[in-house]
Amino acid sequence: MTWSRREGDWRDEDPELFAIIDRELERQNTTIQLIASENFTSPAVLAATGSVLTNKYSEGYPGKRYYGGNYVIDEVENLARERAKALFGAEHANVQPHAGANANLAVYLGLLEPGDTVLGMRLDQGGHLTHGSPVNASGRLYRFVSYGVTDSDERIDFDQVRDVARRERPKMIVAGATAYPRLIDPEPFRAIADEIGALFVFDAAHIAGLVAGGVHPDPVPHSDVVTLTTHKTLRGPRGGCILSTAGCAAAIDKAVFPGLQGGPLEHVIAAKAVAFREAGQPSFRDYAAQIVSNARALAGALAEEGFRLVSGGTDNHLILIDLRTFDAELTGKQAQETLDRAGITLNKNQIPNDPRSPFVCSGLRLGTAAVTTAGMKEQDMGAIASLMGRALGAGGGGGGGDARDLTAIREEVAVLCSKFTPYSDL
Ligand code: DSN
Repeated sequence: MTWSRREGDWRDEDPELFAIIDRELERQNTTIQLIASENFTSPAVLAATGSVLTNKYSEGYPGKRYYGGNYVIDEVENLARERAKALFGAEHANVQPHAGANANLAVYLGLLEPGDTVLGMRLDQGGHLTHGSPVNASGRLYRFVSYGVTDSDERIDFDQVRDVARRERPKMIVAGATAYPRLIDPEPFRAIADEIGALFVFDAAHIAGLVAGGVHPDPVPHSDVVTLTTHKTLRGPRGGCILSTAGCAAAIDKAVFPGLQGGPLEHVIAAKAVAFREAGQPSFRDYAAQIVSNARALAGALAEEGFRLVSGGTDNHLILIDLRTFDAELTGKQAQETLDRAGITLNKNQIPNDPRSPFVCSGLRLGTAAVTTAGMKEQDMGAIASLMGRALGAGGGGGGGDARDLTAIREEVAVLCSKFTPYSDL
């Protein structure tokens, strides 16, 4: 058999599946994407992800593979590694982690022994599952102790970080978050880690694109290891990456393979290389600055709609709404579902000290990376905030949303999106 690609023939092979993909394309083009961990990749990233590189097994690393025929693949992975190192100024890069969670687990596997103490940010304070949640392998295999945000300004409580570090003497301190709207300064973490002789790991999954674009400080010079995902603000394919000092390199590589993963996804690694190159272009600096500017504009407009924002605003791409002052009965779950019906996609999220369960939540998390890629600017953030205020106010207490109002809002969303279509000719 010889595979060929005539226009449209792969669709004819499987119309059922490709019709579903077409519907997802339409959803992405016609609704507002505010999930803080999502973005729209470039056609070049999509092409690399959909390339023949998916066919190749390449367990191991460039020059040291377990299968033959990897002389081309080695060039792909070396290019991705070199571009990642150059972009962030790192001594070593491992581009094989399939996801951010794998990247973090590989770091623990490579640099810790089971039972070692680690200090990380608690999930319900803005941290991540892999920062020691008891339902995650990190929390089951290692002894995590935690820090959070202050009650007063809802920013990282560095007194607490220092106190817990001095008391518990963790072998590793982890910074980084998935629901924290403020800049995370790596320097005080490094100073505390140095004081107690701990390793310092910075999880830059959410802000990698802001770092690459020069609007947030690069944690690499201050960290033993930096983990990141390539699909959030960095705007690449779904995947992970680990940057480290040369001293940690061998342990990290061994932990990723053979410690945790099998064959790397070289088609995705190629797409990571594309994204690293794109993020090194001058235009990406403008993009990163616009993400933050849009987030500030959206935060201001949401506050005018009556929403309380955790920490009062944002320094990055992300906003965390505490819904309780807008409507004491309205849960994050209800609000997410109502906004889904209005064509506004975001996720429910716990707020610091949330009285509700993680499945219900009192908050919403929003991000501006995707809408910024689609071309939206500050004035469009005002329109989004107004649509959200109307949608969540429409149903009164409980946020059920009056169906007629939501239909009207959904139509306005479609009109707005028609001006900002990420994939107009795919
Ligand atoms: N699921 C990602 C996020 O939304 O932040 C983190 O793993």
